[in-house]
Amino acid sequence: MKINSDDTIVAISTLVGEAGIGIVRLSGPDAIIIASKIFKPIAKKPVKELPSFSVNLGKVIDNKNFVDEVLLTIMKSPKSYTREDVVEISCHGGIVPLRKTLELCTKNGARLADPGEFTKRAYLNGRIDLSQAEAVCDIIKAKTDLALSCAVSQLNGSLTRIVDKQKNIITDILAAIEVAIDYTEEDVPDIDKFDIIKKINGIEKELEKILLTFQTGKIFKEGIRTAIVGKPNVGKSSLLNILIGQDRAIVTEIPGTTRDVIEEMINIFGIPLILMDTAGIRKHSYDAVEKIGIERARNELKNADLVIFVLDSSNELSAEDFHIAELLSSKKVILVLNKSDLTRKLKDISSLRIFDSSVFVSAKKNTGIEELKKAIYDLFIQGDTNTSNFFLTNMRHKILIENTINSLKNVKASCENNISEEFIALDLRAALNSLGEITGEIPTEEILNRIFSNFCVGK
Ligand SMILES: Nc1nc2c(ncn2[C@@H]2O[C@H](COP(=O)(O)OP(=O)(O)OP(=O)(O)O)[C@@H](O)[C@H]2O)c(=O)[nH]1
Ligand SMILES: [Mg+2]
Repeated sequence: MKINSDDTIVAISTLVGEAGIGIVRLSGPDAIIIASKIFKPIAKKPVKELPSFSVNLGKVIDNKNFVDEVLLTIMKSPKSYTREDVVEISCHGGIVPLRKTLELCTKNGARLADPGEFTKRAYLNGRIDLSQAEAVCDIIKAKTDLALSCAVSQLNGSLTRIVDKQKNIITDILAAIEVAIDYTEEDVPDIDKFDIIKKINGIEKELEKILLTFQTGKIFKEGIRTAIVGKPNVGKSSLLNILIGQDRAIVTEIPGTTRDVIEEMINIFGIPLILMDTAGIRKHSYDAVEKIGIERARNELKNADLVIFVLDSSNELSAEDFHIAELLSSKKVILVLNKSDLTRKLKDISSLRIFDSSVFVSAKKNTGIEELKKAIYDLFIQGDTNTSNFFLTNMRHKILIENTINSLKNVKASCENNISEEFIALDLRAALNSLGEITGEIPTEEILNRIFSNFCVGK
């Protein structure tokens, strides 16, 4: 794989719309030459002579036509985001000045950057490893403070340090085994297999501990997909509206009001909750549109991490409630007993099924909502989140750690069964490779393409 790029890339690195400023970013060997062709500094100094880390006022010029007044920042290789020469042109944040400046860069030899290509170069040029590059994407996409702090800690090398520590221990074991393999039959030095097993147990314990953080880490990052379900008219849309603090979904006293799935995100105690209000589910509907809505509600149910099952506490249980309860097997379910401002008629809900928790709520009078949020939080987050300082958030990393543990289990089995050292070495190397893939030691085009295609253009 080619490491040092010989072409120069360019992209608009900020959101294109109407904003105070917008930035066109160049990176590569010709970044400064290209900038010198389109930028005239007020200071009348040649662009090539502008010092690194300087911000320079001037004009972007197209054949003597004044395009925009801008600030140009130069960051010379290797002290830049990509370790290449980087030039950032801060234009006024309108579509036209940004597009024109971008076009001028491409006319003068730059190539439009692929998604994530600046960060990919930072990785390929050794400024950050692959887990840190992935963290950059997570920082941009973070929806809550907790998601951000996980991503920032990963960018800071928290995962890299964990991986490196375990890799060093494995490398030492492998070195001892390889020495033994190199010896002739007669004078093979003794390998202490008990000691190897002990060390491997230690690594496994550490890695298992990391794996345990994944469930919470994934929730911090991606949030909890939550479907609000129940029979028609129980107050699902009212509940959505009160939770998001907006009149988003239509509420009427007519059963079967909601047809489409309405999706909104809220933040509960630092966790993103992706809420879906769905059509009231009933077994028999004669309305074609409502039928489609019910089908959609059932689909959302299947994909949800959490179901909020709403009952009308001012009415007795009906066959519809039992029908819906049957659809909820194998799901985490919180029961919401809505309309608690009215006289309670609902009895013996235990005949429905056992729920993870239940909360009395009035979506109309806004009572019980904090209790509901607390119940959701407690169901998903076990223990104090502040005492652990690392959370695994990435499925790719999780799979690679699992692969490492599997290889280590093979090593132990070989030791216990006195299998030849060559096999032990093979599994130790497999464990090292899996850990190495986390930080991208041996990158493959396929993995890189998969990772960087998730980035936005300009990062
Ligand atoms: N008294 C009382 N009425 C409520 C409460 N929540 C909702 N309602 C009323 O119940 C009726 C139905 O509310 P919706 O939120 O539309 O119910 P839904 O479950 O979304 O209904 P569908 O979309 O038809 O399935 C409306 O008249 C609401 O004003 C509550 O907590 N107390
Ligand atoms: Mg509704």
